Amino acid sequence: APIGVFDSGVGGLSILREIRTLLPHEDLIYLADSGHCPYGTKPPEEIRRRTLEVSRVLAAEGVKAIVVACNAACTAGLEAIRAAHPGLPVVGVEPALKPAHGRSRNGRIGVLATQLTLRGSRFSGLMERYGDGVQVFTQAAPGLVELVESGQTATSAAETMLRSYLEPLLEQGIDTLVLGCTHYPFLRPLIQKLAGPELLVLDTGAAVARQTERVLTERGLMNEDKAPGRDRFYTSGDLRQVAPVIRQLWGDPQLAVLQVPES
Ligand code: DGN
Repeated sequence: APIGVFDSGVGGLSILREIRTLLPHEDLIYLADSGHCPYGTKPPEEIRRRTLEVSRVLAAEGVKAIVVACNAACTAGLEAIRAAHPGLPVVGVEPALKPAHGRSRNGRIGVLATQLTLRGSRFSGLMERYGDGVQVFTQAAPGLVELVESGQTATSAAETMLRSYLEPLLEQGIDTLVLGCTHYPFLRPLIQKLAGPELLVLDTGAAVARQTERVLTERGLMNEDKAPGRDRFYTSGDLRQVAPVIRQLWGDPQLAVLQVPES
């Protein structure tokens, strides 16, 4: 059975990439809920409903685990998904505050995320655990998700917007930047160009892939077959708009992208 991975749109591909690398023999299904993107500016109740709906679609596809590759979705609905699928392991994501706490040299950490993630109790819980002895500067970044959704990871519009969000953080003297939204790793080259190579930029993709492996191993769900795993891509958005962006970010011009099945 495949592992199901979803996000409000294409951002979770940054997580999928790490899972594909770590677990080459697993079949993967990716669902980009682009028809309802962005999540980060919607009321939590609406996101919760949406994430339950998407999880139902993945469960109907017969997945053996669900990875919620979206910080906003985890903030709003991770527990609801777990409650709705008691037999299914559900792996979430969180901003990489823990590694940032361990790795920052000057104790000044910036966090870039969507409004919803920064306001949620998941993030305040992380701050309680890993905010001691460091200073954490948060910056909500509306608009960055839409840039990535439209494939703009290196345009001058992207550069201008990103600069406006990075400058206040850099002025605080941060040496570590946490990318608290799964869309942002696609902007990493631009971030390093604007901030310089010394800035330590952290995301959670690799940690989420390891957690997925751990959960599958514990439950005896790892695929024993050593054939290369297959990838399947769905979107709830307009195929003509979304498919080219998925192909661009995944780096495969031939990739097949399907409309999300009705549940
Ligand atoms: N990739 C989502 C996240 O990690 O929060 C983006 C949320 C959104 O859709 N704004």
